[in-house]
Amino acid sequence: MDSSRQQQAAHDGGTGRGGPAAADVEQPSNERQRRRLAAAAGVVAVGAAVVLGELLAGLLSPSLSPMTAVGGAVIDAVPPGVKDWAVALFGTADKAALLVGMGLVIAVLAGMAGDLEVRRRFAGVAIVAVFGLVGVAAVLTRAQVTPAAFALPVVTAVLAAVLLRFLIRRLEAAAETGTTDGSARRRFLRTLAGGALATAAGGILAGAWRGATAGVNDARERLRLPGAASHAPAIPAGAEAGVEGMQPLVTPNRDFYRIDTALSVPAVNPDTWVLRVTGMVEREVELDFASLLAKPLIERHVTIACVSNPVGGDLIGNARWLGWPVRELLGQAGPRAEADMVLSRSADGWTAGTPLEVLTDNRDALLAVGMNGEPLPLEHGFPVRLVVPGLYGYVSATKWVTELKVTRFADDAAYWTPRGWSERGPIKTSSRIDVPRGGRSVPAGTITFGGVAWAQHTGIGKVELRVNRGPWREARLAPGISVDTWYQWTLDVDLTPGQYEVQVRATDLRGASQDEEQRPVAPDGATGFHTVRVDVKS
Ligand SMILES: Nc1nc2c(c(=O)[nH]1)N[C@H]1C(S)=C(S)[C@@H](COP(=O)(O)O)O[C@H]1N2
Ligand SMILES: [Mo]
Repeated sequence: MDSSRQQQAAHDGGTGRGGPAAADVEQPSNERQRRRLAAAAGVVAVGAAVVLGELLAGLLSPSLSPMTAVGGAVIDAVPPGVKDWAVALFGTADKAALLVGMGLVIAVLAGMAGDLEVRRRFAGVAIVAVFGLVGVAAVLTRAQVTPAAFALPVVTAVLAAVLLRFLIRRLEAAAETGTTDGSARRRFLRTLAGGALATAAGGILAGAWRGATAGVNDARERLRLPGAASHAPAIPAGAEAGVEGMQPLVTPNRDFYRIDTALSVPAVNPDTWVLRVTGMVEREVELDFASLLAKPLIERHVTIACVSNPVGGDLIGNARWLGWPVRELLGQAGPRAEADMVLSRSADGWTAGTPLEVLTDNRDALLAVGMNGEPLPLEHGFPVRLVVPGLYGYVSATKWVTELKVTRFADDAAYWTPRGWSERGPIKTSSRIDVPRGGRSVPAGTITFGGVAWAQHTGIGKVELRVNRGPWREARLAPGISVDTWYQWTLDVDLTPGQYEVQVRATDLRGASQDEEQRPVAPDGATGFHTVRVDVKS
C-alpha cells in the first residue's frame, strides 16, 4: 500500500499529489490545467496569425493592415471626449497605447477561444471567425480599401483557426497519454513555447517594419499639397458618357491598377527624399521635397497604361496628376548634346529609360506629387513619381523616383530591356468595349455599347464598331479631356436574338487606325481588336 503510493507520486513527477484522495483531486486540477494550457494555445495561435497577417500586410498592403484598420475604426468610433482623454493621458504615444490595448483585448479573447475550443470543438474557432469578420468590417470603414487589405483579415482568421485546431489537438493527445507518459505533453509544451517565441520575434519585426511605414503614412496624411499654378483643363461637358457599367472617366485612386516589382512597397520619407540629376549634364542638380513643392506646379489629366495590358484589359487608368514639368528640372541641369535618354531610378533600384526629347518637349512630363487631389498613395510612388504622357509605364512612370541620369540608349539599359521588352515603349492606340460585358446575355432590342479608346498624345478621332465582321459603324465619341487621356464612346445597336461577335476599332486624330493584327504584350504592347461575344435573348 505504502509502496504503491510512492509509485503514484513518482508518476506525478514528484509533485507530491499522491495519496488516498489522489483520484478525486486530480481530475478537477488536471482539467483546470488543461484549460489553462488551452487558453495559452489560443493566445499563441491568434498571436502568431496576427503577426503573420501584419507581415503580409507589410508586403501586400502597406497603407492598411488588419491591425491598423481595426485601430483606425476604433479611433473613428470613440467619442471625441474619450479621444481627448487618451491624447492627454498618452500624448503622442496614444496610437502605441491603442495598439497595446488592442493586443491585450485580443489576447484575452484568444485565451477564451482556446479554453472554449478544448471544451467544445469549433467553439473557439467560431470566436476566431468573428475576429476575421470584425477585421473585414473595419477595413470597410477605411478610405484606402484594396483587395489585399480586404483579404488579410480573412487570411489571418483562417490561419488562427488552423493553428488553434492544431495546438488543441496536440493538447488533447498529451492529455490522453498524459498520466502514463509525459512525452506528448512535453511535445505540446515545446510547440507552444516555440510558437510563442516565433510570434514574439515576428511581432518585433512587424512592429519595426510597420513603424517605418507608419511614419511615412503619417507624413503623407499631414502633407498639404500646394495648389496648382496651372490648373487641369476643365473636363468638357459630356466627356463622361454616363452609361451604367462603364468605368468612371477619372479613375479613383483606390481602383487604379498597380504594377511594380516592389515586393514590399518602399516607405520613402518625404523629409529626407532628394532627387539627383546626374550623368551627361552641365551641372548636377539636387532637389528636395520642400523645394519641389515650392515650384509652380501644374495639374494635368493623363491616362497611363501598362505594356502588359492585354487587348481589352484593365491595366490602364486615368488620373489628375499634380507636379512640376521634368523639363524645368532638366533645364537647370543642362543635358549635353550627345545625350538621348534619361535613366530614372527609384528608391528600390528599379529603372526606366525614357527618350530625353519626350521629357523636354511640350507634353508636360511631370515629376508628380499629387494624384486626384491627394498626395500620391504609397503604392503609386509617394512622395514623387514620373508621369509621362504617351509612354507605357515601364519606360517612363518611375515611382519613388530618386535619380534622373542623363545618358544614351547606347550606354545604359533600363530594368526591363534585358528581360525581353523593347527599349522604346510608346503606347499603342487601342480601344475597349466595357458594356455589355463580354459573354453576358442581354435582351433583344436596342443595346447600348460603350467603352474607352486612347491614342495618348495624338488624340482619338473616331471609334467604330462592327457586328459579326460586318461594316464598321461609327460610334458616338465623347469629347476627351485632352489628347493625353482616354475618351469614352457609345453606340446603340439594334440586335435580334442570336449570338454576336462585336469588335471595336479606334482611329487617332492623324487618321491612323489601331493595328488589327493580334500580337502578345511582349515585347512592346499587345495589338488587335477587342472582341466580345454577346448573347442576345428574346
Ligand atoms: N519604382 C518602380 N516604378 C515603376 C514600376 C516598378 O516596377 N518600380 N513599374 C512601372 C510600370 S511597368 C507601370 S505600368 C507603372 C504603373 O504605375 P501604377 O502602379 O501607379 O499604376 O509604374 C511604373 N513605375
Ligand atoms: Mo507596366
